[in-house]
Amino acid sequence: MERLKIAIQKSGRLSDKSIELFEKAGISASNNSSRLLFASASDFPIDILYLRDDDIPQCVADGVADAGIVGENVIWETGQKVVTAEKLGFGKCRLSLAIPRDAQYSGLDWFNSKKIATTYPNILKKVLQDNNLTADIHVINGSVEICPVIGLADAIFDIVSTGSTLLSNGLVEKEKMVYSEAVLIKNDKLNEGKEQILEKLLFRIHAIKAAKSNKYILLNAPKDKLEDIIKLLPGMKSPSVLPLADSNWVSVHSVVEESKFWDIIDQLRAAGAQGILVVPIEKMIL
Ligand code: PRT
Ligand code: ZN
Repeated sequence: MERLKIAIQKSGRLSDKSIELFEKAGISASNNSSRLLFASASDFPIDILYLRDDDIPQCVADGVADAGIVGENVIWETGQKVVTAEKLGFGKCRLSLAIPRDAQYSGLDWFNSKKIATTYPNILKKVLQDNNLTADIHVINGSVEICPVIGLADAIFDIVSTGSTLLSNGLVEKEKMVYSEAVLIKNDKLNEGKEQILEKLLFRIHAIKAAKSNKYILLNAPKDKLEDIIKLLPGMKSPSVLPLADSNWVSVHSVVEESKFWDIIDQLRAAGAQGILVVPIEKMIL
């Protein structure tokens, strides 16, 4: 029986979220022993390889692993040829140009002829090219943010999420250049059997993502307002309407998108809905 080998980060920012994703998909992926580099899921034809994130794109490109979960920034930096099967919505960050707080900033041109420290020289090279800039790239592995203070560089190009690392090192984020998130990648020549396993996994991931961005909503509606209230609820097909003990009222159940949620709630209340309950959805099959 064919099995799909998926590489995930062994320990780091993407590890817990990757394992959590598999677990929500009904696949036990947790690595009980921290020394273990390989685990087999008993409930799904998947084997998991735990690697440093930097090694994942190459492993997938070479076919050592069939698929992997890694930040887009790592794929871009390594330049490996892999196929992105799905954006996963976690590990979100941006790669930005930052400069010392007291520097006089004049716009992107400021970076011309400057020395920029980074762990991502290939992405930076492309960013500079795309913006017709010439700067001196100084490659450093780790603690890029201290370079300007110690005189190693004029500026940095690094990953930012909350911005607190920059702040505590006296730096200001001036230009947000690239946005990245964790993605599921695959080898571009998977055989039929492996593609089918991946399809099954993707089906489950889609159900998890849909559930996350939607809420289940239950409310009581006076019968004479039912039509107006139903118009506000898109639902998957059409909302369920159930009778209540009081024959002037009905209970309405539906699904609303998280992003439209507060708007809809206000409109529902204005339309006469009462006793509105909103509950998370565990999985959603469209
Ligand atoms: O050991 P291994 O090589 O596997 O891990 P790693 O240390 O190279 O990577 P890791 O675990 O730090 O990050 C894995 C991936 O998470 C990255 O490749 C990004 O895709 C993503 N990610 C999301 C981040 C961040 N957010 C992030 N904030 N990666 C790093 N950071 C660092 C950043 O380098 C900077 O030092 O956090 C600091 C900035 O954070 P803020 O919140 O202070 O702005
Ligand atoms: Zn790494």
